[in-house]
Amino acid sequence: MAINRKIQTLDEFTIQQMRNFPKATGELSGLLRDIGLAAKRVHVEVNKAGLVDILGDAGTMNVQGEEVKKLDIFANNQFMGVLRHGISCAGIGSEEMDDIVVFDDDISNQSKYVCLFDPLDGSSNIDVNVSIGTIFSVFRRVSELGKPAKSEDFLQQGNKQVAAGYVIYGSSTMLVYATRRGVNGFTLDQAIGEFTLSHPDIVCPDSGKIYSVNHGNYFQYDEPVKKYITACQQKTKTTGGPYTQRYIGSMVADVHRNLIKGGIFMYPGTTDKPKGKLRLLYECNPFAFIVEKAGGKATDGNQRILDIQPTEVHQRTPFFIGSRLMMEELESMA
Ligand code: P6P
Repeated sequence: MAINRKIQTLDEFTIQQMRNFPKATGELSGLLRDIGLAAKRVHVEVNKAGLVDILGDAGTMNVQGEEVKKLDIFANNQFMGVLRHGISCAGIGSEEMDDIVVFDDDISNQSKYVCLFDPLDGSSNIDVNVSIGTIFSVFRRVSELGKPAKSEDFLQQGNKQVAAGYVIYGSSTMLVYATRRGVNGFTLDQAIGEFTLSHPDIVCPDSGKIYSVNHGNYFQYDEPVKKYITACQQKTKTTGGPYTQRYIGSMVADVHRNLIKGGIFMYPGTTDKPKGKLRLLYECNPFAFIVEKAGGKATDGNQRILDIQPTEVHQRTPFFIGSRLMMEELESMA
């Protein structure tokens, strides 16, 4: 009997990917399915945040010194829970946790992978109903299997990622992930409670007409960035424009839009914060991996994001990401 491939679920897709590579152990497929399960649980809570007393601050501060919203904690616990009790992950790092958490049990110590998460990025937008997201990064361990994972498993260059993805909790809930074989998007079909393949083989348009940056920091940016912003504002029909400025202050939503439509997203360093605001390991690396696999580019203003050698889990980096030709025009301003 022919299998209905018209609404291929995330589970069916990951299993099909595994069948295409007979040597695959299925661990990565299992890991992605675990992440999909946790994402569905977070989706339910995010979509009723306005209805139950899950809004507001949890009364605690995270390592960033930011007020932690209750949904942040819930999301972190969901991803931690499915991975700790799965068979595919030896430990995780998270924006919501000071240090990495090594699961250190016999099964987890045999797992080939570690993960890094921003469990709920843009959480300051929760209370005003703006789209928010989860971001994740997957590395193959470099430490000895059978023993607990170590910090060096997490502090690898982004070009060593085996998978990366995000979930966007917006008008619909989508899970997008990339492996070396490409980028695919899955939309949650609530009728069956499954992520279903809706955006196969995502490609980032070589150019676009959207630029995304916080203009409130304009006078703190360095000259090449200001020069590029001015160039964006001066585009006309004859020079590839006019451009439009779109910035909703939720990275997952801003970068997802620009990935699909074409565009550039910038979170530059400023005089107050030379390293910018965004975190390398669980915000910039995963998106850089995804957008490069889709044909775009991602830098810190000087080098590929994916070539940066991390030194600590929560380090920040200036971040520029998007359509190849727009990134190259930005680079030409240096
Ligand atoms: P700003 C959300 O808090 C976040 O981490 C990203 O999702 C978003 O792109 C950025 O901060 C917005 O920062 O300083 O422009 O408000």
